[in-house]
Amino acid sequence: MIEPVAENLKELSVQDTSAPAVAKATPQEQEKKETSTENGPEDDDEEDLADENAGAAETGEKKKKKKKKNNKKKKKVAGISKFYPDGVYPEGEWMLYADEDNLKRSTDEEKRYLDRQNDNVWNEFRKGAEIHRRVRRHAQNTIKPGMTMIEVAETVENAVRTFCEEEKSIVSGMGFPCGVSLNNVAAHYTPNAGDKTVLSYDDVMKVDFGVHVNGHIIDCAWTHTFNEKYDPLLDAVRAATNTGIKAAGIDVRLTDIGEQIEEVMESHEIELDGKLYPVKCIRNLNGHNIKPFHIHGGKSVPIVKNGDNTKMEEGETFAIETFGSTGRGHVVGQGECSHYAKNTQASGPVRLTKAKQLLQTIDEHFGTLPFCRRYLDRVGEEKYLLALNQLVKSGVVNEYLPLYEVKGSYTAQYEHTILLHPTRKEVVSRGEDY
Ligand SMILES: [Co+2]
Repeated sequence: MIEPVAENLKELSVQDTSAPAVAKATPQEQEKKETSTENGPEDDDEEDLADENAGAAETGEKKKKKKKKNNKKKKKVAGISKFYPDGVYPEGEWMLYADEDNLKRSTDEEKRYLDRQNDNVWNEFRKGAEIHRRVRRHAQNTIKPGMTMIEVAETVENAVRTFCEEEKSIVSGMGFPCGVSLNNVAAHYTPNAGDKTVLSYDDVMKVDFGVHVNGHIIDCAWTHTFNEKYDPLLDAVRAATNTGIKAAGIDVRLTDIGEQIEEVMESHEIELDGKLYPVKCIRNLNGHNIKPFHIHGGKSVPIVKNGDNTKMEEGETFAIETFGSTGRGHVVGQGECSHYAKNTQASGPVRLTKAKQLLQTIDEHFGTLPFCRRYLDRVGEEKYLLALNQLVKSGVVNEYLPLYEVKGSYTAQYEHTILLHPTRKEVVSRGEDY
């Protein structure tokens, strides 16, 4: 998810940082949830356990069944804990802080001690990041032109849920809806039920999805294309995001990060069908800090120099994301809405019974995490649009419209989540792909 700069776009509420209390799944609960799905992620490391258990005493009928299953080449899919039985998840990419003062931090014993106090939190971020990496590898191998956008989004979502091994989405699962915004739509598009849009070879798709573990959200995105002609645009945005990651650090001013991002992004250009376009930063989109169960924690990381002297602080978590465009460098919210989240600041009167009941469902399944209409469908809500609009009207729920650049333009995005440890920074969502 991204942080649109307020204009006529509503911003996520951020004052209430109290995380809803959630029950942790016991290891036994997690273990038993190993599932086999057709849409889930395939992993070559994973053996079909049924084969190993094959014994001589089996009946002929059982064997026949097994053979049939094997012929379908359906692989057993496991949750992430199966790959990390000790519960310790891999660290991300470590980077030293840039300036000299910060360099000293890496050897400071007190800072190291301080950092260890948060080991459980860091481990939950790392678990989410490992799930993100595996899901996106699966998605990158699976997504093809001709799929419907619903199939594309579900490829990601089903894989996240399988890896998370958790039935209660509030405990662990999607951190926010899987965005699959196309071409001049920069963000906040995911299909609603009945959407017939089909992915095509010439599309530029931003795949932006979150994984959360006990409210610790990994926010990470890439741009998916099939036609290589867009590579210069993707290269520009990838470089800009990496510049932002390098620049980030304790006591660093947000405007300075934006300035460095802007300089790198706008040094690029792209030729498309015989016409040359400068790559522009989408000025009214920002990175942001992340708090437990709150995707937007109140600070915005600009992608242009904007004069905001607010500093990053020790222990904070940030989503560093940048958007490049062949258009005007500006987006507006419009069209049919799919993304929503509870507004934790306002709680207007909710009169309709149906709206009250819908709010209960939202509290139970998402809390303050963003959700989309399809997620309401899958937990059994029906004919809720009037009630949902009522909640939006009364200010209890915010809607996040798709963010459009000008018609005919192309937009790209790359995003990582970084942890500002007292000692060093960790690009926790870094993978071999980006
Ligand atoms: Co984000």
